Amino acid sequence: MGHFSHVDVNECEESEVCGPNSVCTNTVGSYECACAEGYTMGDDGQCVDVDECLPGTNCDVNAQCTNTEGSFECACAEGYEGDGLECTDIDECSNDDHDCHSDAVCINTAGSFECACSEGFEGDGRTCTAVAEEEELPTCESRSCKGDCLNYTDGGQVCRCRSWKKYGNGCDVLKQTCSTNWKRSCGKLQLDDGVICKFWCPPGCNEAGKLFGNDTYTANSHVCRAVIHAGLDENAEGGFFLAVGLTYDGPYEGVTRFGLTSRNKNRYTGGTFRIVGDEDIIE
Ligand SMILES: [Ca+2]
Ligand SMILES: [Ca+2]
Repeated sequence: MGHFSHVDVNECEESEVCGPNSVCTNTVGSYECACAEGYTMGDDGQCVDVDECLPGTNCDVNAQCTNTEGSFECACAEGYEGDGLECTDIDECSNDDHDCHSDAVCINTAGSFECACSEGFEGDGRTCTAVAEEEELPTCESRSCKGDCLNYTDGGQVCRCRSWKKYGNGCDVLKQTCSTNWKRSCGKLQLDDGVICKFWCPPGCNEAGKLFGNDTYTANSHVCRAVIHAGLDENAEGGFFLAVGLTYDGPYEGVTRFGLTSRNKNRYTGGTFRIVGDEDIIE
């Protein structure tokens, strides 16, 4: 006869009694198997990894979830801070952690921020430049035109004096004496303010030369080209013409007329002139 002592056997001490990824619990006369944390019982009775990254579980909606064997990892998305289980928006604007321009306002948004140029500035918010003030072309009104106001198709306006003895940008000044002698080239004609002069142009002055403005031309323009551009010598045949010296009241917008293109003149410190109709030369 043998002597049997009733001794429980700890089955859990035997290796792999429950299979991988499980926890073995010894009981009196038996044992129990349960899946380890992070594992669940699969259809085949084996413990398989739980995918904690299924939507709406574990990680914050603003976090990146990475499933791992037996566990998972959460990392807050860019623009958010926290442990991944809970993520809150970073306020880049109050943290001063933004690259908005000094002339821009920072607007915090969920996960990011926006930059908007302040009033009076334009750009993408990262770069803002002052809005250039519109320089308006002079109008008959701004020139206080005392003559006939003509509208050009390009939008310009000119004050055309009714008599060549009247001049000035608004036709409000009477003629003074001419101090300039005949001119016999296509070049420039420097006239003092208020001086009206007769000059001569050779044929073919449409070929080359500088030209700034329209109707009123800056003194660095070639006067005979201005004659053509102003419509008084359409075929560049040359002849005698009149011009009056004026003060700059620009900006002047360059336009193309009679085959000649004049250029803009936004700033000019010298004088200007206008061509007077040649029909007025005969006294
Ligand atoms: Ca897992
Ligand atoms: Ca933010």
